[in-house]
Amino acid sequence: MKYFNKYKIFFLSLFAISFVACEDESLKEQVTTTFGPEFNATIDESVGNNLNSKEVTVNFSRVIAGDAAINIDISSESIYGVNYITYPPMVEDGKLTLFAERGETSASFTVTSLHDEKYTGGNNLKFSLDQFNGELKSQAGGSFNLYINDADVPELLTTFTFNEYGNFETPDFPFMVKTVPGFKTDRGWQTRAFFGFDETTGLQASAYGGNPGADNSWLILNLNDVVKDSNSENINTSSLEALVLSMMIESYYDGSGELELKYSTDFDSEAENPEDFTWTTVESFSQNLPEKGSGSANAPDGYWKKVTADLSEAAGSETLYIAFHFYNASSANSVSYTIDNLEIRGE
Ligand SMILES: [Ca+2]
Repeated sequence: MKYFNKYKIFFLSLFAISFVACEDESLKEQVTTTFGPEFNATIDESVGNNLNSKEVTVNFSRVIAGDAAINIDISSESIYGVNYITYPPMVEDGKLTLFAERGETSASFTVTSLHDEKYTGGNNLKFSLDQFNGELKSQAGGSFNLYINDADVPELLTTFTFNEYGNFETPDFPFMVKTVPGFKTDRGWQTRAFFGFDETTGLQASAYGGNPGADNSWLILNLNDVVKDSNSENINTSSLEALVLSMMIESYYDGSGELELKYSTDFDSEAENPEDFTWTTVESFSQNLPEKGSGSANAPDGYWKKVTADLSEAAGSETLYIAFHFYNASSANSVSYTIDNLEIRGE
């Protein structure tokens, strides 16, 4: 609220100054239209009577002299009326029209999440300023992203905390670590005492130091080797309809190197080189990683980001391996990524 008031005062005074200086001519100049002060937000999916909404504001660079309409494009795979609704309501598919009255400095609309009663990995909605009438002719900061958290997260099957390990150990069964032949073998994926979440042991990827060379290191998990907490039986990936991985990730050091989450249905755990098999990259995982080096901001325990990846498209396969692939980092220049509290969720 404080922000808007300041804005209002600022723009009102700007308006007053330009009015005095140029009289009516200034009103014909373009009005810059932007989202803000926020450009990204997350809300939970509404469940029962608990409705979750977000008000999104569009700001004008000065008071508008006449009534205006603003068209906003909504780009999403989500379905209006199933995943969300808006106020004012959408009248044309993928388009929202806001009306602003003369004398206003902003307009807003509300997005309300709906409960679709299934796990879809959440909904991303992107709102873009499209076209205007009246004096609103230009734009900047043209989009607003809203993420709707899914309420129907699959059941927790097990959690890997890595707390049974000490410093510089290679995690063993059901994990395996494979180095692509020709790359350095003394770094890659190793457990690190106190570097994990809440100063416990975590699992870190880094190529830094040791023998000269580059990392191409694969941390691989056979999901059918994972035992469920509920009944001590192995996961049967062929009977799964939904599969979600959720984990805490910290990047303490900035540097070169990429971390990707991949899955394979044809990998052979006896093979030396995982690159001889077919792997599908889970793009949403890479997009949600914490910024490189962001972990040092809140030392000693750092900034930990919860990262969730939906692998439901791979559920139902008889054989299913997942891999955290770390590459393009060297002994001289390496990012670090630490993973902890890895949750396997499915049903
Ligand atoms: Ca831990």
